[in-house]
Amino acid sequence: MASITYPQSVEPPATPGTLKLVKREQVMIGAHIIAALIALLFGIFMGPFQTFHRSPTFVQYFPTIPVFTYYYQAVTVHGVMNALFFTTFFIVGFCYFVTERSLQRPIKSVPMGWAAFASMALGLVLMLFTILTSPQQSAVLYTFYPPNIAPALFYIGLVLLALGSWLASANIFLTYRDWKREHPNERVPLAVFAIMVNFIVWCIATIGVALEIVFMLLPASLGILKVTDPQLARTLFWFFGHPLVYFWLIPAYVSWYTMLPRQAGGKLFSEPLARVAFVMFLLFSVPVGVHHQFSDPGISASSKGVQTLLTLVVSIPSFMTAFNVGAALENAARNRGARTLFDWPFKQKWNDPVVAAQMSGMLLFIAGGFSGLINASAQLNATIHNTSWVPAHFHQTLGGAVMLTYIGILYWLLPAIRGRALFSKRVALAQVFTWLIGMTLFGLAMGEAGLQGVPRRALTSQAPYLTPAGAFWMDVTAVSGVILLISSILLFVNIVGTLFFSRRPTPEGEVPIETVSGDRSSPLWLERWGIWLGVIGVLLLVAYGPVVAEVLDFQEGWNIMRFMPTSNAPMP
Ligand code: HAS
Ligand code: CU
Repeated sequence: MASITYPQSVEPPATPGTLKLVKREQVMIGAHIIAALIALLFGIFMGPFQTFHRSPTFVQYFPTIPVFTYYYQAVTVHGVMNALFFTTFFIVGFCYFVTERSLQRPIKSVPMGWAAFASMALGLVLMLFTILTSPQQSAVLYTFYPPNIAPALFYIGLVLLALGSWLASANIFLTYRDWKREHPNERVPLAVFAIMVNFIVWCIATIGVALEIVFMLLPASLGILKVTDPQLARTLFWFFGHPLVYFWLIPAYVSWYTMLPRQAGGKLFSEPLARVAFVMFLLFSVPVGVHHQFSDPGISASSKGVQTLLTLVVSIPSFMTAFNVGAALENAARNRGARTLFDWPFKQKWNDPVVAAQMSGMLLFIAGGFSGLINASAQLNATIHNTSWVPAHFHQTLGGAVMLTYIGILYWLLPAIRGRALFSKRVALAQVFTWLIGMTLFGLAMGEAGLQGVPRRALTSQAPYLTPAGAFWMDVTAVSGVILLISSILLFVNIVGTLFFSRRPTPEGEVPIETVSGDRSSPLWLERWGIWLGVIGVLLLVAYGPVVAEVLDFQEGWNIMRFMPTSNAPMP
């Protein structure tokens, strides 16, 4: 490997293989993880309170939270803090760390890294301030559909988050470019390959929501525009909203593919297969956002058909992952003495919170992934859209697979940042299993309720139209809420304990990050990103060309003209 000279001003990462972080890493990665945890603190505890408030029987037994009495305010805090801010801070911090350690060089520009952080942090502060101080107006949920319009600061908070994440993306791209110049004939380690995919997807996807915010929502909020176009806004939002879910998932896959096999005591089945899976995510994550709009009237059946097909294609890399990572886990179990066909799931390190968290996430993902396939069929979607089935789906994917994997990562990364051992392994294990049980029950109950027609995003405890079966399943979600509340408390006990009370030093372990690619067989042109951008362009034309043509009305004048005060689509 070529020797690397670090700029004088930047401390290089510590020797690969050790968990010790150099001061700069400790401060920078630490700042991102702490900011993520602050967002999570606000977001996570709103969840159980929503289950209590949606349950007809239990609502009377649970207190309202002093500041968060307005139901939609609590749902907004829950979605915005957990799904947008916690995830983005965590992903950026984690991906910086993996990129630095994997490529054995600091990120391209530390000042740019801090500028990105400052932008996102200011976004977080503005967002929290706005939601807390204007509960009614800012309760537009994490999808912020017009004609609901929030105070301008809400959108400015989002813009700052996006700006920061773009700077972070640029930093990662430039770090990769420098590495590639020094290693033109080498395959980049798999983790960084996946991280590149993730940030490319992110940069393309955020264009949609940026257009929506800058040209539609923010001007409407400032009173510059008097009317709006919900259909166009939804289309721009979901252009972003679907790839967003893979932006959350891919860092979890980085851990499953490149860290978990070693943590579990096995070996990945096939690295080339993993690279192909990530290329598929790159190509098919973006052109499928319309599967969130199967019930929207302004989009033709044929466009919906194309999007169903493409959505089914984007599930294939997850099936490939199940096979590849599943085989790695089987290999780990065989190394630990598993002999029969079905004993390998039991011969895993279920007593290691880092491993147990990720495997529990996988178990939830089996249910979450399959419910996604049901959503993806335009016909079946009609039975579940806007019912509680949808939150069931995304609490098993995002709240299950992704969240548990991030928690698994946190259980080694936080001690590494702090330089102290995890406060309590037993508390961590209890946390993981209560989360697994709680989310399984939540998914079951919300899913069943959805099939009974119980709506999502509604204060169902007050709804006279609830059927007895629907009411029963809403009560069951409150039970799952109690379990998840316990799990959330345990999580923060360990976080606070590790940060402030743990006295033992971080155990001398290895960082689970590979510094070279073990792959000699996948073609180098998989890293020719220009090719993939071209293919994405073509796919977007096929998938979104007709949709955009439909959304922009060429006969009556572009729908965008409805911004004019003469429009017949006024805002309330
Ligand atoms: Fe989704 C709605 C379709 C995956 C998140 N999704 C949502 C929303 C969110 C979300 C947040 O087509 C709601 C948005 C809103 O507020 O309105 N989704 C899919 C499909 C997939 C999928 C086809 N979703 C995800 C992931 C998410 C996520 C991942 C977050 C991280 N989703 C939809 C559709 C809608 C939707 C429609 C709109 C619904 C509507 O009407 O509003 C697929 O990518 C899923 C593929 C996954 C699999 C599972 C593979 C299993 C694995 C585990 C392996 C296990 C092993 C066992 C090896 C096929 C990899 C290990 C053994 C041990 C012993 C541990
Ligand atoms: Cu989607």
